[in-house]
Amino acid sequence: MRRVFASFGLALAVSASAAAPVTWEVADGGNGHVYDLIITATPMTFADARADAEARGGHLVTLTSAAENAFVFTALNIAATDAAWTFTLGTNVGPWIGAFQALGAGEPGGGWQWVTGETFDFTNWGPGEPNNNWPGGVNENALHFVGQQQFGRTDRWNDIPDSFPIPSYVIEYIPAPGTFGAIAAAGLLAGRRRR
Ligand SMILES: [Ca+2]
Ligand SMILES: [Ca+2]
Repeated sequence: MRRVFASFGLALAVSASAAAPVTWEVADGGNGHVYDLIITATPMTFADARADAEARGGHLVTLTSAAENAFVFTALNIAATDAAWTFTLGTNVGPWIGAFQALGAGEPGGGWQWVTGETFDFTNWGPGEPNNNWPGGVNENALHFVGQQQFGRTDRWNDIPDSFPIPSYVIEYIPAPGTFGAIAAAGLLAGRRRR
């Protein structure tokens, strides 16, 4: 347990929760997992965000159903959280999501996979995405929430280069029996410590 909290503290040096973590309650048709929107002091690549989430004891969020996608986007108030978004090439670029495309997979839709190895069957691509269409032929191989300028900030997905710096990501914790209280307490404590 000590190691968990030590790495949690380390992660906090570069990233912070935007608000309180939320639980997708089983009683509400959810999976009992805990989600949080993490704002990073310095925008992170996909690999850095993935490592930061793991250092916190979770993983980059995996959105394997329309219900989970909608719950996470709404409950974490992602659209209204200005610090979670950046803007480039006429596009609102929102938090990292935990999926990537295997090197050499067929473009633009082939080889997408969740960081957890869960089946990648539900998708929520934005209009015309995925398109692997970054200027200069740079490969778009990682997933994030997106909104074209005319659509605002949406819960749709886009493929973007994994090296693109994004100032936020969504983390998902799977509470082991008996540990939920510890995770929630750590999250609350971290939130207080920031203020
Ligand atoms: Ca999930
Ligand atoms: Ca794209």
